[in-house]
Amino acid sequence: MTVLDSLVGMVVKKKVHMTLIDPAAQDPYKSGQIAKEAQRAGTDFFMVGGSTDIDGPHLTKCVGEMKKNSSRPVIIFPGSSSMICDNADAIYFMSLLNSSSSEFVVGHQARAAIPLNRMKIEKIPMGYIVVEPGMTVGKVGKANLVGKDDSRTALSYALAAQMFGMKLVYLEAGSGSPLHVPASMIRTVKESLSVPLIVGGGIRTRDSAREVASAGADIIVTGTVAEKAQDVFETLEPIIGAIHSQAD
Ligand code: 1GP
Repeated sequence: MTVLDSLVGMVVKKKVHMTLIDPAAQDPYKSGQIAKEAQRAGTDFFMVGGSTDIDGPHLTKCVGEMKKNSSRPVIIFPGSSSMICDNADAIYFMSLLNSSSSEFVVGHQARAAIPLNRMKIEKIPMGYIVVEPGMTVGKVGKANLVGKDDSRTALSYALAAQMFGMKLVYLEAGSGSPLHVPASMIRTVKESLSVPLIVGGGIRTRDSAREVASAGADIIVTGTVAEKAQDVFETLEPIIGAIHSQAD
């Protein structure tokens, strides 16, 4: 079964939690330890990546440690064409749809296409939409940020992604954002979208995770909260519990 099939199958049954690990934020050993504790806390999938450029060998080591310490699928969340490796289970073949630079819409993707085509790793086409405040990814990715009250523009990009044939849509407020994507925007997008909706950025508490999940996010991503935690298990367990207890 492909990673996408297992993800879509899971989304039909329950809300899904993904733990994002940024390989630039700590050494590979620590990434592995975070993965181990996040799995113990109930996370369903891992994403690995971020906006800070790292090279393939570093990414390979980080994924290796994550896989050594956990059994959940690892999906690369690349910030550039150099963030590819073949020991992860899948990679988002993603486009930052509201970037003002063609580099982030299709440039990095074209540069990565030939090496990726040689790799067996599963490619999952994903439309990535950055919402205010956007944080580092908004700046690095030269995003024309979707206003936090502009649900219609968010929906326009999400439907465009779906019509392009992308299998997932990701609404991103930016890693470390003080605010998560507003519930009203999530609701508007979810109402008209058929593919699974990922929401991430600024989700740090049980209550915010519950709000995002109940507004309609199928997949909820948290990153910073685990990387900053004294105790990853104690920090993630209530957040993941709140997500898993939400009915569709
Ligand atoms: C960033 O959406 C993810 O791409 C996670 O954000 O680090 O704020 O949890 P946080």
